Amino acid sequence: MNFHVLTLFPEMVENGCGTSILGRAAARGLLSVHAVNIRDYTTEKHGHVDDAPYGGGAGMVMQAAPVCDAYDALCMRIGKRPRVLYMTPQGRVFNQAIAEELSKEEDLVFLCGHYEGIDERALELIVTDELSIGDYVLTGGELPAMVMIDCIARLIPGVLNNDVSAEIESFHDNLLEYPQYTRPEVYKELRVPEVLLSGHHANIEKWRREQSICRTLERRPDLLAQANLSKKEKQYLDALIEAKNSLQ
Ligand code: 9D3
Repeated sequence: MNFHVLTLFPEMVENGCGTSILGRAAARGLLSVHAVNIRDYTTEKHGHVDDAPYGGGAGMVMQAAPVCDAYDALCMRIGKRPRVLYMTPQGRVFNQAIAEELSKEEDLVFLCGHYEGIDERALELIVTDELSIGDYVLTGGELPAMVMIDCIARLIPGVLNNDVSAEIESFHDNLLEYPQYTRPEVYKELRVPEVLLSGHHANIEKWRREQSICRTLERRPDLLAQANLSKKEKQYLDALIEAKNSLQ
């Protein structure tokens, strides 16, 4: 899979995506990350890619031509016109389901804005999807692009070296993960839960599922609506809710 990032800060993307698991996956030919410097496509003698907004107002707006020309050159190079994901606080909030859908594409283009945004005509001409990573304010779209690339990349077969599928391992049945322990058995007087030392695999499995359900109820009750619970587990959840209510 090939990730293309249109940005004014290509070194940020190259450094961020060039290390660790992404870097190794690229070295193994499982994916590539190409940062395209939008500034390389300016026709202006001073190399400007932005200008004051028509109608007035604060800040600068990225001009349409360098953005569209960067995309067109990319399309010429690869011989197709892939989806363009515009990184914007106004977009749909990225999640695991969107990552799974995007991981089916062979090429993806991430368009990163800076300043006060990009001329609307460039967006009209090339953008297919508008995506945000959540309700907080960043300085540009590069980190959101890297977050999405990281999330999509680990869904590509072979990127994670463990044999467990990334899909199955993450967001398991829409529940949060159970707590993990390793040696020693006692640390600062805190013991590892007894069941984990018992060697009784059915009991361990049951305990872990219950911990997951309990944690999800405490921390992310919104996830429980789509959780995949057995009849017994539903009863356990109902008992937890009952116990919680009786405390109020
Ligand atoms: C005109 C400037 N701001 C008005 C309040 C809006 C604004 C636009 C762009 C503020 C920050 C940014 C930079 N952020 C992104 O480009 C961005 C982003 C984010 O800030 N939060 C979550 N997801 C994303 S995706 C791209």
